[in-house]
Amino acid sequence: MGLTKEQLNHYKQKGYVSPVNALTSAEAKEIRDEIEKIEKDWPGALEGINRNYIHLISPKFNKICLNKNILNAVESIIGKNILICGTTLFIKNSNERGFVSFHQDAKYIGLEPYNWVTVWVAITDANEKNGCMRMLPGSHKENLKYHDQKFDENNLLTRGQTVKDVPLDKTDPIVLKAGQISLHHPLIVHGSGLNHSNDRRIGFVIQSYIGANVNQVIGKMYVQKARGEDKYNNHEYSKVPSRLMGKDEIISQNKANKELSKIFYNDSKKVGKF
Ligand SMILES: O=C(O)CCC(=O)C(=O)O
Repeated sequence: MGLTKEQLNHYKQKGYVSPVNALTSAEAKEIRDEIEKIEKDWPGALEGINRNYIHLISPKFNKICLNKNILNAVESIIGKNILICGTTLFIKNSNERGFVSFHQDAKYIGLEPYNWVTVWVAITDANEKNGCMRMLPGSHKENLKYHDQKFDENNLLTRGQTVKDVPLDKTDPIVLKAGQISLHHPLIVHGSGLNHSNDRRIGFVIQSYIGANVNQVIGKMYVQKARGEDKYNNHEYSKVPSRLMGKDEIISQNKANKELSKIFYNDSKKVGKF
């Protein structure tokens, strides 16, 4: 089953839908364990640009991208021909000052038309205390906005891209239990604050699921088929990982991230740490 009529209506009116049940808490814990194993056995392997395309280095992450509850919800929004074109880990440790400035995903990513949706999978609970995302409802009905490039070192976005003067009291907190997801529109203004809790806040973000008709107008992206058909062949396909951090898996992640970096920093004078 996909989104209910009410959920779909909420997405259309507000630009996001949340919470949607997807993984069990045990599955979310398994992913947290996978993250913490990589951090321990391969220090630095999930940092900087390497926080991206992590579904290419781990069969477990790859499996999450194909989860049928997630794909059913995605299909309700973008139709049945679905490609995975990227993943990112957004981790906020309790002893750090990480935040995400208010921004629109469509600003620098080059995916057009906007037949795509971002899925944020809660690997830990996400709430107001630990810095869950906040959405400015209805902002997806507006155009792309001007973004300041702040390159703040605690900002978890590539360029510290910031939409100014977003009224915090008009934003909706996206509170999720581990295993639940939210889905948001390419144009919605969203961001997140500091983690004031004693535990990490971890989001595994599929950025994004795209309809097979979507083009990459800035550079090149590596995709995988999630569901349906790809009659367009707009993108090159990446290898599905068969083992955690294997040699071929790392090569394929590096290749994809090199191209992604060109997209993120296209026309930018400065390059950030992600
Ligand atoms: O994890 C966060 O706090 C923000 C993530 C985000 O901006 C996104 O998924 O588009």
